[in-house]
Amino acid sequence: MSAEKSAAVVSQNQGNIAIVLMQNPPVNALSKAVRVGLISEIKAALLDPSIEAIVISSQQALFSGGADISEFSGNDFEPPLPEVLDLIENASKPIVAVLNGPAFGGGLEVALACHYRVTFSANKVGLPEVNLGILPGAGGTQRLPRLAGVETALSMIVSGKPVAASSVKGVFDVLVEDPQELLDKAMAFVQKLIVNGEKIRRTKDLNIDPASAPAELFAQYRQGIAKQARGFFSPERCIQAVEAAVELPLEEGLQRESELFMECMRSPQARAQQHFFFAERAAGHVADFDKATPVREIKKVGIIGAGTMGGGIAMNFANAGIPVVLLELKQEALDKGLAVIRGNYENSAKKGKLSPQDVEERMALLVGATDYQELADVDLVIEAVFEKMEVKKQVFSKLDEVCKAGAILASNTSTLDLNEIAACTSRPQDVIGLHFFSPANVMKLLEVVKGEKTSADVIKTCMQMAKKIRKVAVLVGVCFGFVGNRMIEPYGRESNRLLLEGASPEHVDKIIYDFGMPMGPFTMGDMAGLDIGYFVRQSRHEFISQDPSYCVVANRLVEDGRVGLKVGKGVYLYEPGNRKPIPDPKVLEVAKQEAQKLDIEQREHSEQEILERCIFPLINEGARILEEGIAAKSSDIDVIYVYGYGFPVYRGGPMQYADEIGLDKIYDAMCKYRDELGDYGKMWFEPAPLLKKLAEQGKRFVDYKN
Ligand code: T1G
Repeated sequence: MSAEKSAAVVSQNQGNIAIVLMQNPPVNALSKAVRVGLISEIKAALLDPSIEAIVISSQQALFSGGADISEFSGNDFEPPLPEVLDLIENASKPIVAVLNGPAFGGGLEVALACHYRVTFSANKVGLPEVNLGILPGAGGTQRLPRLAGVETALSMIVSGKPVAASSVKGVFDVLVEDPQELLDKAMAFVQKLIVNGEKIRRTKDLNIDPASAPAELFAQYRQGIAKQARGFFSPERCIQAVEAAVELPLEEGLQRESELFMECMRSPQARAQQHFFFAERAAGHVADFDKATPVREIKKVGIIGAGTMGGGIAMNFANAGIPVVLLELKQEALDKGLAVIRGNYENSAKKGKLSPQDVEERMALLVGATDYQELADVDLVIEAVFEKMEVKKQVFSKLDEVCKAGAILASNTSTLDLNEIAACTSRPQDVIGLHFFSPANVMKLLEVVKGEKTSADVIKTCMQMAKKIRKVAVLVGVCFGFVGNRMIEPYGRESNRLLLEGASPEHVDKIIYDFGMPMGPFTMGDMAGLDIGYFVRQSRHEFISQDPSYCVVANRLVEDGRVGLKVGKGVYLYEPGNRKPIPDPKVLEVAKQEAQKLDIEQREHSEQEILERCIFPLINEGARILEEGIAAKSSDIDVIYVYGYGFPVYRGGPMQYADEIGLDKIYDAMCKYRDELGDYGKMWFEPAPLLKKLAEQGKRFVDYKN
């Protein structure tokens, strides 16, 4: 369908049918111009005596990605979307939504307010508002249950997940198999409505049979989502809105929906999740390259090391259909690594996530090798060998000999100096860090570490490659621990210091769990292995030696062989085959002994002190990282923490959380602990200069551009 380029909504008549088309790239967000345009084009069609029916469709690939989220932080909501939908629903002529592409949020709500809906079976539709900390606020919670039934509506609204149009029974009047036939079949359907003089079917006139939605349905649903909805504000309100659809006529139901929508919209969680929506996308916008920067083609990848990390990394590429050469120097280690990968795929197949054929196709993409020469033609090689600089240097010297010109040489190092690694090759411009998070085939975060000499096209290639392997890439600079692990260091230090000062591991873990982290620091340490932190501390002796109390209890436990879950004892004890942490009074005894040795008086701690001492130094380190330019913007740090460490998305990430509290409060608390915790406080609680500056200026991290 052709139409002029400027307006956000255009219309063209085909005989007695007006076709109203939204054209607001890139996603047909229902911005103000679209809402105004829809009203004016629909009113014109209603007044045109030659028009007997109206079609609403799109000039974009998407039907509509929903309300314009960037407008939420503003205050001009006129005309409100519900007003547009009232015009549609109460129109005197039949209005048919023709979904030529996905319809999400308000986009689907436009369709639900129409009298009829046509699309193709495989099309995707959804109400993802819950991911933004809100709920469908333009009738979705009232109309979808009337069309699709309460259970389907509950699931779509509370999960926020897109579904195939064919799976949403009762919503679409025509589902064509071939998208190419959509328009013709839609127009034939509309003509039939006209010829048959069909009475207009308004969604609002449809009732919900209360028997289809007994009270226990909602109770069961609440119970079913309790775990994944833990701490979130809007899922419960989504359920209440659907309950209103069952209990109230449409007008009152819409009023109730509007009240619940505003309750959510005003919450810090909505601000946090909407911040995060843009933060995740902004992570891909980097100043290190532009549209003109070329990209290298990645047709074949080499992975060095078939252990947990190497195997997980290899799976990411096989999952994306990219052939992998997996190198181990010993055949036995290689066989073991490939067997673990096969086992992972077969587990997925058992859960129905993969077909047996998928398993074989992916395994066929993974070719084992024990000779570096097999890497001669790869376009990208990622080493995931032991975290020791000497070992990394040997590997990169070898890669420099073997790999073809233009191959990208990447290290999966989590802490070592990438510049030092690059310096042992003749091509530092081709060297980059690709820091995957364990388990590498599951965790979405990828820290892309740019060295001093890494070239722009290598950076751009890796940032784009990340999307292909379904990772969220964040570009970071070189320092110890880059961004994620550098910030988790003070978090771990403080939790250990609190233990020394008399707090119990389970009390600290509960406070941090209730804050929204997936688990507390001690449970996390036991799961990862206390020996990992122990070796990292050994490699940073100069940094730690100033503080004799630094993780002394954890050190004692590791030296006593208590390295965590994998041996059945760490900070906690574990029954064989059971991950449930069991407090062990002996650990408190060790803490007491070490405290006495260090002349530290043990005491009670408030929940606020425990939370602030674990989270604020992490934020303070983030401020230093921003100041040093290791992260380009605070929202990048938020993306790293939500995707890499499970920081609750309803708090938006650590830097958004700080902005929400107010940097002055963070600054004051840092000064308080600096001044109240004696020498220890002076060592570790000095506020970062940037935190001080922004706090004094009343600004936020999100305002800072270095
Ligand atoms: N509003 C504003 N900008 C949006 C947007 C939206 N709804 N959706 C996408 N963008 C921007 C995005 O920031 C990016 O910008 C560009 O478009 C491409 O996005 C009343 C109140 C639709 C599946 O939650 O899920 O309706 O980075 O990279 O991969 O009940 O965008 O290029 O500058 O994601 O092809 C409900 C959100 C809104 C859907 C397309 N709707 N969007 O994915 O492109 S609330 C949503 C998405 C609502 C009503 C309520 C995805 C997409 P930039 P992209 P994509």
